[in-house]
Amino acid sequence: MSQKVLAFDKKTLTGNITVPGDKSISHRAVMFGSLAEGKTKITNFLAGEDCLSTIGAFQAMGVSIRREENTVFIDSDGINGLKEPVQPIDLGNSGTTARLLIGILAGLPYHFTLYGDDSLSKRPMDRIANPLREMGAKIDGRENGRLLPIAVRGGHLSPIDFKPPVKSAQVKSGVLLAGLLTEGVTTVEEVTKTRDHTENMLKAFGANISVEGTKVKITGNKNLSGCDIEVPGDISSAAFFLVAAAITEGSHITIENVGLNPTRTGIIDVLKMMGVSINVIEKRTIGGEPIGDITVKASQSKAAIIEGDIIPRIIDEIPIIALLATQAEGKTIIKDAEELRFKETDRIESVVTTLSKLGATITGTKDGMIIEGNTQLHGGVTESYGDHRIGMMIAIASLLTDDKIELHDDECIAISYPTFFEDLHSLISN
Ligand code: SPQ
Repeated sequence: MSQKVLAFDKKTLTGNITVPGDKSISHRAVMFGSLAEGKTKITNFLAGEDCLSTIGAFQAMGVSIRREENTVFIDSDGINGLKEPVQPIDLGNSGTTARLLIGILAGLPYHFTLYGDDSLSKRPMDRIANPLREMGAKIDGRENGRLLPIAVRGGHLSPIDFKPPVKSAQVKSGVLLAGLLTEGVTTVEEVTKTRDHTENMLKAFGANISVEGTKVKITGNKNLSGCDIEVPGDISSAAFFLVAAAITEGSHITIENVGLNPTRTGIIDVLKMMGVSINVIEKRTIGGEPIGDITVKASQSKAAIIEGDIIPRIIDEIPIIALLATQAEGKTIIKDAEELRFKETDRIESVVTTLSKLGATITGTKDGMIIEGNTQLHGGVTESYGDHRIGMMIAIASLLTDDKIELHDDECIAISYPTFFEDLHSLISN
């Protein structure tokens, strides 16, 4: 396990950067390109470990996928060309690969075994397995079919009308993908809209899918056709530098070509709500996804109550928002975020433990946290617990401390942001 000593002489961020491609969109582009007949070219693909797990899964099913740095070329015979893999498929750390893939495999007439690393092996799969079982899929795994390793015997499915009990884009997407391989109309109706990249991109690949408010309808057994996908910059990666610039004196940065899908821009709303000086210029739409440039200046932020429908729009940004809250004026309360307990770590526990170690006054609640502001953080020994977003939060926290922070297990940052430290260094060296 590697470790890093975080001690920066200069702590002001200036200049312009782009961040790597969006993780959610990169996964989906590989999956749908593999299901589609013909050629698909993906540019600005995120070559992070999670998305490489998705490539590996489809290569194991015989799809021709070639990567040249951040461009991926797929040449597929479509759904009927997929083959039964000889070996179990390794999903690494990736929850998105697991939940979406199980949905696809449920509709294929083969047997599959899926496994992942220690973190993924603890994350619940019943949330996707249960609706698929209702459609007729045979899925079994550890703890009564709830945990990886999981075996799927796919085949003929029947459509369902599904109302997910959890707010999860992965569950919605997994059921829609099973619906794509099922004759008839499958619907998924959410209480609160979660990220909709599956709906947008399936449309681009030619699926028969329609969206009305929070209800999505897919008519199955329609062949997909390969297409070109340009992946926007990942707003969840950008979020670390948006907060870094907001909390460090004299900073002023612009992050270019960031995805601005409204189901993902909650971080911009939260920064505005907390009084951060932020400006967004929307530039163009690529593959049904808006992108633009975001400028942030160092600001004295103020506390907020963050709850309700915004939570799915900031779910992956809550660790870095918690760090911002330690610097805001007043007490920030985050509620309705119990889903944090089912991520790469229990992110309520890992955020509270880590920020407490660094001197924050923060308390975990059953569905969120309460954070006192205006706190001087100090150095110490920390660990990511194998969670990339906790690792990056710690690296940004070190911009606020006079003494060094030791970060153990920093390599997991490559799961979603392999060039994180290069980009951080480029912003502080200007
Ligand atoms: O893929 P994974 O490991 O689940 O990744 C995370 C992350 O922090 O990168 C969550 F841990 O993002 C999820 C996100 O939280 C990616 C995702 C997607 O691409 O559909 C949806 C969200 O998860 P969920 O459970 O709300 O569907």
